[in-house]
Amino acid sequence: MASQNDQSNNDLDANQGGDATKKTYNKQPTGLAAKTAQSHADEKELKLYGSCFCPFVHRVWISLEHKKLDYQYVEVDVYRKPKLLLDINPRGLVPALRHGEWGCYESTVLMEYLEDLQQGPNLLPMDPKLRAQSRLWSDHINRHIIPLFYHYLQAQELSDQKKHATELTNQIATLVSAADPTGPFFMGKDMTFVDVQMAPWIVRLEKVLKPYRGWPEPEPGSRWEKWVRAIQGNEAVKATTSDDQLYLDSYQRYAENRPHTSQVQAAINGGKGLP
Ligand SMILES: N[C@@H](CCC(=O)N[C@@H](CS)C(=O)NCC(=O)O)C(=O)O
Repeated sequence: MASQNDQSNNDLDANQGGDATKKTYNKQPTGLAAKTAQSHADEKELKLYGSCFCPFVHRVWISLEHKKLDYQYVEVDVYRKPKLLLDINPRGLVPALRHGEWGCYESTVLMEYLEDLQQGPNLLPMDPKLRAQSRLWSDHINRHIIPLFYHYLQAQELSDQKKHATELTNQIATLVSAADPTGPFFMGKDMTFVDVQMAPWIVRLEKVLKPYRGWPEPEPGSRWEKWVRAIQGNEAVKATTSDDQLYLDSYQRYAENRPHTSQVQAAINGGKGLP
């Protein structure tokens, strides 16, 4: 007879492949992110539908906190795709945003939308040339850095891991070489758009790639170190980051490249662009 502690196969996530000992993604934030979610649980016109482990959600959440907007955070199980998510995004991806009757998705688009509301501190600079530069380096992050993060994490062969580690290091170096020389943030003393685009991956280099792949600490005294510490110390970043264990557990499926992990994982394995 099954004991009360037995987990039925129906309760398991697809990525666990019927094995309850496999770690899976968390379904609620922990630590400071849990506190922030609690204090934004009340019904509001502006709602962020997110999943606590997701770096794309993290971008939008940091933006909302930075701007101190009046918003509601709604945690969704993105792999079980509730109707309220599909109603906004038929592709079933988080983040999704609802503002009154209107809804939209795609993390970069949502960050631009929050800018256009013109409430709270701006993330995009005023100067058109600096705005273009912000978009240019955001594109670099989306096109070059993020896919390599997943290639590196999902690679099972040591030779592939080494190759992707070098590629990722080089693409980050290209980004850092475009940063304001003094910093500490990408464009100078304040956090701006490019910082928020990159922040969730800076957090996950430390909390995911370091334990699973030995990603190194930034070189002491380097411009990269200065940037990493500024991001890690930012209040909006800290308020939306969960405890370390959440990232360890939620990303084990990527580090083992387990089947049925996510659309991101499938795109990387299939040599396609990210969703
Ligand atoms: N390009 C999208 C990517 C969003 C994305 O991939 N989100 C993941 C979670 S981190 C997701 O919703 N996955 C659902 C699935 O794989 O079915 C964005 O920038 O918002």
